[in-house]
Amino acid sequence: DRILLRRALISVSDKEGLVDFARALAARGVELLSTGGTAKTLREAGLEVRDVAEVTGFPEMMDGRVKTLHPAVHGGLLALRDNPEHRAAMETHGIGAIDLLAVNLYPFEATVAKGAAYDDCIENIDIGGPAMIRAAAKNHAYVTTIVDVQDYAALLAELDANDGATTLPFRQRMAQAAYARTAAYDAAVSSWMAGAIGETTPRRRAFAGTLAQPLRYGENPHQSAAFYTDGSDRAGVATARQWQGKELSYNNINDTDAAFELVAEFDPAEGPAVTIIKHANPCGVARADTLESAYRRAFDCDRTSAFGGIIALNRTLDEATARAITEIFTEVVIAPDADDAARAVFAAKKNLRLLTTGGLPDARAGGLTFRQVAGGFLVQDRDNGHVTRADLRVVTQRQPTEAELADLMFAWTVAKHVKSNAIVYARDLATVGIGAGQMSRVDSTRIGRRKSEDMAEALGLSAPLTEGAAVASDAFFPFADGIEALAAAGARAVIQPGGSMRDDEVIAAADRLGLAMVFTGQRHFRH
Ligand code: 93A
Repeated sequence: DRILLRRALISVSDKEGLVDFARALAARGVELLSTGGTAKTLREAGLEVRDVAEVTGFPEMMDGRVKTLHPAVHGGLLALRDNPEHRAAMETHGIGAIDLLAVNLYPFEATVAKGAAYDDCIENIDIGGPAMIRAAAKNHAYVTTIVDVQDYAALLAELDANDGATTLPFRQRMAQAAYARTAAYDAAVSSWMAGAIGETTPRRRAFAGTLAQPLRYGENPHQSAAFYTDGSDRAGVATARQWQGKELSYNNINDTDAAFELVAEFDPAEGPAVTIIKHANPCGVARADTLESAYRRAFDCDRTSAFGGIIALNRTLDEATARAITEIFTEVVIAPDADDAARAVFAAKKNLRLLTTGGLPDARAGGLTFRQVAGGFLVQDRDNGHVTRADLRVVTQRQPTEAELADLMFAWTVAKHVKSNAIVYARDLATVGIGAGQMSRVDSTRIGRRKSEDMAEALGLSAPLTEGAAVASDAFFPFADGIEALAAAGARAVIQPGGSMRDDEVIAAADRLGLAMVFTGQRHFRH
């Protein structure tokens, strides 16, 4: 299974490591073939190289769109060396075997990432490169395919260990990696186009990411993990600039994303908003006149849980807010921007990570979300559902007051970002009790209430802030017991989708207990 390496075709956009690699091959007696730019670089370094154009008998043409797409190249990559018919075809047509293909592709992903125009992105779709990679990888019985600059050294080591030959296991490993590369490349092209034309139908989408960062470990230390980007330019943890602090962990990235996606629901033009996240659930969310006050009010929802939390802001981090945040230990702060004074405050806290994104993601934007199940994965549109006051239907005798309506809308927005069953108590545009992720809705109502009671005690308040609160439920109440539990906590107004078989009983309970209740007609499960 050893194949002696005699002839190599090198065609690379990224010229990093190229000259040393080619020189090492030449030193081992390998003949070099190259495309225009690659050949030029090699000649300038004093290496002897043959142009692919000479092999094909055609000049590179059409702005380089057609360089290697020729039987003299593809025959040399695909021919089965031991097959008499293939050998005869090679002889008849003067096709020489190519034993090594080293290619890296037009930088499509980087072109998209720098925000290039449509036509520029199109021009950076490599056709000849993937065609050669796929051909060489298919014929790995004879051909070695290198698609990653990092594998140059591995190939040279392989040659040294095998008297200038490669072994089948090595060629198989490189072939497998080659198909991973072309699959990811085409997925990047397709995903970019889907964004460009607004295609969201899952069956028309391809899924692959580009490795952005290997992570030290996953959700737990015994799990390996990595962070992939999907080629979209959505502002967030994937595109953020990190100013200080150690590398983000898997859980940090997950929680930072949850924090930022929630805060992005609050239009900065309508005032500052702050979210604090623990274990992917909010433990405090508030809007206020100043960012600092929004932070303090969010913090007062659940001070215990906020310790070591992750904070997102919908506006530029200022000095006063930075000082307030540094009063306790926080893992990560993410914001559209941070001013110099705020950065100076954070600079004294070496372990606090600060991320800035340059903007907020569009909460209404489309896109897909994924969930792994045994044997497959589930794909759906991201939950960009949104209700306005005009969508609300008052179902109780009592109408909510203006202040209650504002709190109901606020609580509803937060509930969308809380794991189901989600119950969110809010007062004056701040959460005052959150019940998350329970198997029964009534348990979530009790947990939110208990959290609020604990905080009232800690803050020395005469009554928990759930007294007089507006409450959101991410899905309908199946029975009246949930409403009764909310009334017992002192809640005055409720927002929920409606649609239960027992809506009549639930509405009757609200009327009996003097609550105002509105239906949204839209559910926000988040499991
Ligand atoms: O435009 S292409 O799709 N047409 C081709 O026939 C072709 N052959 C190789 N691009 C093609 N390539 C790509 O050119 C390679 O994948 C590589 O990225 C690049 C190297 O070009 P140069 O050697 O001129 O820098």
